Amino acid sequence: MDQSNRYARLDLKEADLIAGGRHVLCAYIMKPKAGYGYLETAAHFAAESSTGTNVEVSTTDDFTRGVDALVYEIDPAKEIMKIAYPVELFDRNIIDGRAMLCSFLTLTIGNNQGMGDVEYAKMHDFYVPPCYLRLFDGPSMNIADMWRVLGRDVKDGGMVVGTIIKPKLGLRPKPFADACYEFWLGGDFIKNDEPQGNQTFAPLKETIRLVADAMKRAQDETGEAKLFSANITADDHYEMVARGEYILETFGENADHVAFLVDGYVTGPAAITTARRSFPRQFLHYHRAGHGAVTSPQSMRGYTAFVLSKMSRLQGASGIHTGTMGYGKMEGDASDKIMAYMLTDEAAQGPFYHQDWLGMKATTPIISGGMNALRLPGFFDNLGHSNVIQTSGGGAFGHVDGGTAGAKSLRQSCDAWKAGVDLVTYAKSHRELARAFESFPTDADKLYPGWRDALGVK
Ligand code: RUB
Ligand code: MG
Repeated sequence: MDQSNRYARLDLKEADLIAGGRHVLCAYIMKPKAGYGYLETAAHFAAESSTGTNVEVSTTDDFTRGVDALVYEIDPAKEIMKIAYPVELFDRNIIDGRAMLCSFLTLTIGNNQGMGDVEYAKMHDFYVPPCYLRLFDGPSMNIADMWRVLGRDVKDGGMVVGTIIKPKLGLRPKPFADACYEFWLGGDFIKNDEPQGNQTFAPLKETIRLVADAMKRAQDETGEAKLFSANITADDHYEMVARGEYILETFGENADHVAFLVDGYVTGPAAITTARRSFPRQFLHYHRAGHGAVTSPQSMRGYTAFVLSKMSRLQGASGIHTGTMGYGKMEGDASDKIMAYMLTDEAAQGPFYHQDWLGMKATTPIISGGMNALRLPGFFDNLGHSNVIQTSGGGAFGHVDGGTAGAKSLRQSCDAWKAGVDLVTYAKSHRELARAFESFPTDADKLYPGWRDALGVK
């Protein structure tokens, strides 16, 4: 059934829809299955994503038609389809009238992902009008709060030097805490790797007690504040809260040095909101393991990493991984920097829409995945600043002189970049950085040809 007379209004102008302020706009790359017309499929997609189904139903009334999602733009050659969703369509909490991200997903990227007439459809951008934006929690904490704990400038405090405790799994509590202590002697921030939790060989309660003690000792030794991001991810809301409460109690006087890591793609928006609302005074660290299943450019369905990032700011993530934009080991490229700008800026341009955040706090980009001291300068050149949390797992514990030297090499690399000094030149007077060249020779050869002669290494 062709529903385009009801669910498509190609006369509507995007600027008018934005000025009207009553619609969430979504841009998709959509291709119909062979034999289906573009507009007809787009209209069916809008119907399924709002008030309709594949047939007319007798229960529809005039009010219903007033909240139809409408296809307002198509470009079949470029496979672009844009849909306007009336704000009224989205579910609201009974407890406080606020918005919920799961409803945004259920409508805009829900049943429409499995339709028989759609070859594929992937969301590339969305726009949120002010009346809906203000109903989201947004972040309560971000990097500025970490800078405050670290005693740095709260506007331009610079890179938070971080790591992920490696190996990913398989450390008992004591070696785990020892690795934390070692890194903290040179760095600022440690996160649990995302699978680390309460394995039988490393019970959470015992591990956290030892990590809290390691933090105290590292702080005493260095005279600097240290930060830890503890994984509280779980299927069960009560389990997440139990972990969070235990961790805060155990860190005691250092509880404000603790972030909570939640693997938000595998657990979904409910887990992020559990952490955001249960622990509004903690930095909420959104890890996104698994997101590549839908966000990868290889995947023609789902949504992009840009969309995932933008949703995380609405939900209230304090920080989210944004990949390494082609400078690390994960998929990504230089143009991914728009993801970071959409997270941090007061207003930013996405691939299709300009979003004003109306004063909603920024979400901090977390740069991670195959990074090391040698790769940082190129990354910062591309991004244009270094006000990010950077975690290098292999890049710290893979340093030939160990985790403390690894941490120092990362800080030195960032300092060199900030000072505008070439990394090889800086390494001549900074031993840990020089030894990073020897630690990661493949990167060194590729990025800094001639480094061996300059640093006197055979
Ligand atoms: C990185 C790591 C993170 C990835 C996830 O370890 O464990 O889980 O960064 O990727 P290492 P992303 O530094 O040893 O590579 O940040 O792209 O979501
Ligand atoms: Mg990891």
